[in-house]
Amino acid sequence: MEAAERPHADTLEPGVVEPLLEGAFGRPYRYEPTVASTQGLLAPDDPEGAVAACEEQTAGRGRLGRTWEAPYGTAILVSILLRPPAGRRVQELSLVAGVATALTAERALGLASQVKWPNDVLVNRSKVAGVLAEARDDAVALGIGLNVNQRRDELPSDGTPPAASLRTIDAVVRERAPLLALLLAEVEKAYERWREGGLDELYVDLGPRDFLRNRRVRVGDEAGLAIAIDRQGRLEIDVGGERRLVESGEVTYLR
Ligand code: BT5
Repeated sequence: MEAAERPHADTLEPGVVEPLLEGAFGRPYRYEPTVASTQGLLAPDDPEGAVAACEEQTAGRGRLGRTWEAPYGTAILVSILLRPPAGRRVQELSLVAGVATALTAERALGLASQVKWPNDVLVNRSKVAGVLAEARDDAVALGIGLNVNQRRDELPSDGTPPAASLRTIDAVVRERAPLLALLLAEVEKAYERWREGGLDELYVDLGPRDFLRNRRVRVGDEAGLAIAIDRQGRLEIDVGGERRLVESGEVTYLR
């Protein structure tokens, strides 16, 4: 992207982001313009709500060894340290972040968005964000990549679902700092609800945004009809009349 095309002072520097923070998340706020992965900027003894952000990752991570790509200064690339209560299912946190990111995208765009189990956020069937929840002893590093100002030719072309940015959806170039502050506030609210009452508390927001519901899906060697994400964060599938609950893994949808 040419510098002239970027909004004025579009940066995620602490001096710009910190005054916009509404809640407890983002304290401390760690920032490096260029970093291998924001997941590595969080220290093991950081408090809950510590946040790491950057303009560019040189080794951005997806799940299962995949990579996450975004040109300098175009996206929100953020990690949040959480210390969930013992005994809770960490996989659920991907959905907690997914709901929060979907709500953020909706506030920005004024368009509906969906959560594709287990960790994608979609608008118009295209992936605008991905979530990576990594357990670290008693903590979880929750990484979120939200595509904001990439042009179509700056997005990966090989993804399934196909990649999109907020900009490719509505042609608006946005300042990322207010959007990051909004995202952190939404993640904090969704996390507090989850702490109180699990995914049940969030289901009013998650259920209607469940992208795979009623779609033909393939998980491993099996094909079936996705029923819904259940209240423990598993994907419920009907395979030839038999109900299966998938804990984690890869799902492709046939249509
Ligand atoms: C994810 O993985 O969707 C999780 C992505 C998490 C990224 C954040 S950025 C901040 C934090 N620090 C990190 O290092 N990671 C987190 P997965 O479901 O495995 O999707 C990865 C696949 O999505 C890739 O194989 C590509 O096909 C595609 N992809 C890569 N970059 C993309 C992008 N910017 N937008 C959409 N799709 C992308």
